[in-house]
Amino acid sequence: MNTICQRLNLDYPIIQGGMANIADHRLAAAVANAGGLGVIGSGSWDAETVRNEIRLCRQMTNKPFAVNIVLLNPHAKDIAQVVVEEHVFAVTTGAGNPGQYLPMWKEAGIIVIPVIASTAQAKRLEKAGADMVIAEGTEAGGHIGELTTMCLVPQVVDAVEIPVIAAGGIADARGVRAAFALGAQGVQCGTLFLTSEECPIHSNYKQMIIEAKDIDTIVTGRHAGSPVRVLKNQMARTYVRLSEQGVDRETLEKMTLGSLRKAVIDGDLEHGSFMAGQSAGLIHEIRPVQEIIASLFASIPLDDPRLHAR
Ligand code: TUI
Repeated sequence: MNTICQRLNLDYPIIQGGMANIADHRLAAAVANAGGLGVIGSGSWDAETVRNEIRLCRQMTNKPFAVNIVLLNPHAKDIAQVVVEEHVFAVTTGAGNPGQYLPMWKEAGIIVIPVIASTAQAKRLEKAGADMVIAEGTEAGGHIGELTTMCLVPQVVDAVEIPVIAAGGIADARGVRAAFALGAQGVQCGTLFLTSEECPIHSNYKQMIIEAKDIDTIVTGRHAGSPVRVLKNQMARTYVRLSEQGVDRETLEKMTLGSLRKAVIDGDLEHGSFMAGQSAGLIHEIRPVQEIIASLFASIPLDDPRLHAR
């Protein structure tokens, strides 16, 4: 059986992206019930909100699920404690180094899966006790690194012994096969799940992704050292201008999270920040999570050891 499926008790080697302020217990439970690793994306929430989401998720599924922690969140330290108290099965992390929390999570028996954007980060976290890493290319939505999935994944596979999961740009079976050919043991998809029936975002957000073409995403915040990929709109252009004028990183991050709410809740096409990856151009319909996952793996012989080059 595929290593990821074995270690994470899954039917399919797929992890749902921990999409900030989007992936609540409803999406996480739907992915878990469909045989993937569902993830509660704690984004900019506080610790008690996360605790409540974990409990709500347990009411919707008996399957294991994870919590994603954005390390830029000022509440990250408290959330790191809550996942221990609530005996969460696994944690994924993003936008920073989770090294300081690893001893505490390992002690609690939590499976730790950091998202990394370079081989140096992967090696450091393997040494610190991470169980696997998600190597995320710059094709992804939201906060991103520099390297492409095509270049990052095989280099991370060569740099570490722990299983590697590929992310960034994967939204159909071709992407899954490519990830396996690069040596990954599984995939993480975010943008694809944004267009699931169960994803609790405004219908305008889903529609924007369905209509997006290959060139319809843009990276904001590069100047401020906090690159974030979003769908092109008025807000994105304003952000890029402010960033070029040298507005500080903290202000820009606050602005992004505030406008993310405008996208997610209000569906505000002009002022919202619609985080999405380059794979938006590959997605053409809204489908139930179960159908999305089954179609990704329908043509792939998961039990064939030759599938994963290493
Ligand atoms: O984390 C993500 N994607 C995100 S987090 C997020 S919430 C947010 N909103 C506005 C501004 C900032 C965050 C939206 N999307 N993906 C995982 C990811 N992590 N991609 C790249 C990284 C990364 C980058 C640098 C991980 C580690 C790192 O440095 C670690 C170190 O060694 O310091």
